[in-house]
Amino acid sequence: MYRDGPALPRRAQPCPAWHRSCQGANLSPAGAETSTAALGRPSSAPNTAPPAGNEAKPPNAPSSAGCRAWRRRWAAPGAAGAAAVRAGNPGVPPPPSPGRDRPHVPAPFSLLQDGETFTYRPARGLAVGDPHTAAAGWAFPFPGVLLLEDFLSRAEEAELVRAMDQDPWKPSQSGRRKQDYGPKVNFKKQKLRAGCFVGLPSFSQDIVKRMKAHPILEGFLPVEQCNLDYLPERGSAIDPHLDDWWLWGERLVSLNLLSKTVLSMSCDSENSIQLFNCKKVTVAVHLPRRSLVVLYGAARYKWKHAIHRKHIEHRRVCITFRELSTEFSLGGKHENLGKELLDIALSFQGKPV
Ligand SMILES: O=C(O)CCC(=O)C(=O)O
Repeated sequence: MYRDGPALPRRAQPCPAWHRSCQGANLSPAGAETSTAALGRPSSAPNTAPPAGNEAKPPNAPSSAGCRAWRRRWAAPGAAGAAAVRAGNPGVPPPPSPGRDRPHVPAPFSLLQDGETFTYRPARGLAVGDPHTAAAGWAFPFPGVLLLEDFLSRAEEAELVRAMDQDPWKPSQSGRRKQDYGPKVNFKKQKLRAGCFVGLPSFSQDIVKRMKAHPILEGFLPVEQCNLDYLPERGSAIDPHLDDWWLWGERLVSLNLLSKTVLSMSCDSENSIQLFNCKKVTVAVHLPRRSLVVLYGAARYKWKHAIHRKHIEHRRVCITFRELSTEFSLGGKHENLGKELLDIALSFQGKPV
């Protein structure tokens, strides 16, 4: 199970310069890197398989799956397991094997239940098993999340929400309300046109400028902004999903306003995560109020994200910015349309469509 994984999909293109996770380290906001030393040595097991069905990774997507850091599946044993590492265990305990005598290796695999929760620790770029669960003491690298706390001041947050509330909010699914600034898209038919899109709102101009100062967001050109409004009284939530990858590019950037929440990441493909003997693993990414989170790489393409109803305690407003996929970027099949949409978006003259 650990060493005989399926073959890797070929990498379609080189990773962009900002793609730090490809360079064998997980970037954390503090700049700390997850080293192999922190975890014990990495397994030499091959990478995870591409997810099945409509979760298949797009051939044109920047491929984290092809990157070295993601190729390796690591597990960090806790106190009990540390002894195994010191004793020369390669870091990932082997799968239980009835025919072999492994008295010193703890047997956590059968203990982990589907959906067992891990929590993302931004300072180390790890998903760490929650205490008092079967996952306690376990951890694995969780690349593709950048969390910037206090991205806005309280005054800026208040001003931003005030500006948003000047425009009408439209009822949306699952108790949410929304304001959309972007082109008219039919994802099913893969049809796209500017429609009545006249740009991102003027109040986003400074936010975009500020976010682009971060290396992970180098060259980020948002072509769409979607504001979502969550309220506990409406039972607001968003189901686990992967964002489209035909039109939208790798980096999804969200600002979390008015109250804290939890972004619940889940991976339910048997092939996508084989650290544990369970079909579904969830990782809670805690989003403080006024933080900015970027999902990219594996966290964008392999892990679904959701906001559960129980994690909306007060009104919450989220602003998500999306960039164009390679197909709509320079040198892509629809470069001209992409350029036209970007010119509109970045005029910052927008009203919700
Ligand atoms: O509210 C959030 O943080 C997530 C929003 C989201 O997943 C989406 O707009 O697709």
